[in-house]
Amino acid sequence: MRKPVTIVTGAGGEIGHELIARLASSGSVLVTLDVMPLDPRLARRVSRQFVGSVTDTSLLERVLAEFEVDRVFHLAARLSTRSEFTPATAHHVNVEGTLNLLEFAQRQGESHGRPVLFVYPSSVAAYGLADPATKARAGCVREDEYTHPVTLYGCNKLSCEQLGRYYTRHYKQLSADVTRRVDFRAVRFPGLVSAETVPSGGTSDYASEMIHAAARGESYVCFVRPDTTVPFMTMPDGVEALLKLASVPRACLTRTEYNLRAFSASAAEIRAVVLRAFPEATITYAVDEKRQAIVDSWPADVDDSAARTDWGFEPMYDFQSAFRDYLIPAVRRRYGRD
Ligand code: AKB
Repeated sequence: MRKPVTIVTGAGGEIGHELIARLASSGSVLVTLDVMPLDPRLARRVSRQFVGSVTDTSLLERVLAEFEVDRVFHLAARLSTRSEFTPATAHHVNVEGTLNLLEFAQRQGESHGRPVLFVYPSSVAAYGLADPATKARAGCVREDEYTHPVTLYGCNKLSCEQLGRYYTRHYKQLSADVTRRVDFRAVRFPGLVSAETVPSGGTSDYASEMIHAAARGESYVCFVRPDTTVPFMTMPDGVEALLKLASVPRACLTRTEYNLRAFSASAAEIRAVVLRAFPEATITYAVDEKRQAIVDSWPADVDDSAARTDWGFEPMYDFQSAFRDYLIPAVRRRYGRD
């Protein structure tokens, strides 16, 4: 019998780096798919890496033929800023790629007769608040409110959430002999901040860029206003949440997509905490109005009570401890500043 494996798409990206380390150390057999070859340190931890795109259905056929996949962590995506430059390509990767993976999961499940767990990182970008007054009034938003994204990436995330729910609950509803084999679960991530990797192509990137630049001794020009406020969480908390959501019985879940957050902070608050740790750093502002408008359309905070109640989501780090206990010491080590 073939050994059940977990496939991770977009494995070389920010979330992939930490997720693979966690999955490998818990003994999971891993197969990865990424458009770029994996960093050798990451490659050592996986059984097999496929280099290619989630849009390549013949590559997915090869994986299907060779492996018995039990779990899919579908991380591959183009982020919000990058997607605005090439919307049609972004849609192709973000939505058609996800549809390919859902179909792949259904066919895997049909072939081995068990549901395939499909874990999907959606985003705070799924929200769209019309203007600053609406953002101020909205406060902490729940999953079903204000879902009118202003970015292509946000539209893509929302449609993939719906596709996942369709495959889980209604796939081929008019066919008599179809067993649904996809168990789709999504989190809406806030801005994620990692001490190990620097994001690229996102709009919440300023938080990570600020701290990494300061630790490298480089000056940084922040592209949003000081008062810009959105929710964030650390990468270790984000990865822990994915693993926790993947591990709970389906019966515990009352929905297919869950808000997550650990703290809500303004760019000025983040700048202040970074400057306390690296007093010689220079962090200035030059607002990019277009990117600013994107972050302004995201809520200042989200209501994560469904995740807390249904599957015990509980981030380890709040704003103070995220910087004091994780980000500052880890970036110091990373850039030899300790
Ligand atoms: C982005 O900025 O595009 C991402 C996200 C919030 O999903 N970090």
